[in-house]
Amino acid sequence: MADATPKADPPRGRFITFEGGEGSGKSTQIKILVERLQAAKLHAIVTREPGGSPGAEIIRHLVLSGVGKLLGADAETLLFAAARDDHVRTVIRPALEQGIWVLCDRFADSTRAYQGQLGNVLPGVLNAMERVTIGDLKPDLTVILDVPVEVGLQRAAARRGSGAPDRFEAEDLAFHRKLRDAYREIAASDPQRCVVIDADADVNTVAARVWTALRDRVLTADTA
Ligand code: Z5A
Repeated sequence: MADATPKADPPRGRFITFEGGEGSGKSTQIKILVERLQAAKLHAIVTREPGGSPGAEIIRHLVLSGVGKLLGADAETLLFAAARDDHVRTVIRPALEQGIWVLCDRFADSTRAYQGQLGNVLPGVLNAMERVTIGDLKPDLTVILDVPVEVGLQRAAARRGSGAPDRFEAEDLAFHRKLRDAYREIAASDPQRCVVIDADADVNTVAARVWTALRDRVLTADTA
């Protein structure tokens, strides 16, 4: 006889976001972390912003080409918001609902830092955009990779080789210093969610620091 007991929904997946300035090592660390989670038999995916869904990747192309800058900070914020709306609706929420862990390279804190602190877009505008695009979706953990600006820019330049810097890489040192401060402020304003990791160390040392933060703040809570 068929079992008529209703199936329980799978536990919601965990949502982990990575933030930081240029060359802070987000992509490198996400790759290491997803492999570690998969080795622990957890279903985890990697995604990124801007982008992460077909519609949002089109907007990514526009924004990084510098078109957004020409339109002004408010309009550029709307482009990031449109990309996030598609990404959250079509990729992030469905994955979390199926119990899949989502590791996301940049999320709403990037808008707070780049468009808010550096672009002077008003908090009321950012709040309204967040209500529409992310609603009650909050990362379980936000890892902020912190490196001296010169180190991050050197890493980004070495990786780029002779290619041209994108719209944000092309900003001056003062911009990148303000960005680092903006992330520290975000972390201080939400210490429950955010952890700042000293990322001025070799890749494996940083990966160990990220793992410790995840273990202490997310995995321990899951098994408590
Ligand atoms: N943006 C925004 O303004 N508003 C928003 O709402 C959102 C984004 C969502 C997206 O750029 C841009 O959009 C971003 C903010 C803005 N600004 N910029 N530029 P992106 O996605 O093209 O790039 P990114 O997010 O800034 O990441 P990145 O600069 O490519 O770097 P990363 O992912 O943090 O680093 P990585 O690729 O892992 O490492 C960089 C290089 O350093 C690479 O060669 C590594 O091998 C090396 N590396 C990494 N770790 C180490 C260590 N520990 N030691 C030595 N070398 C290392």
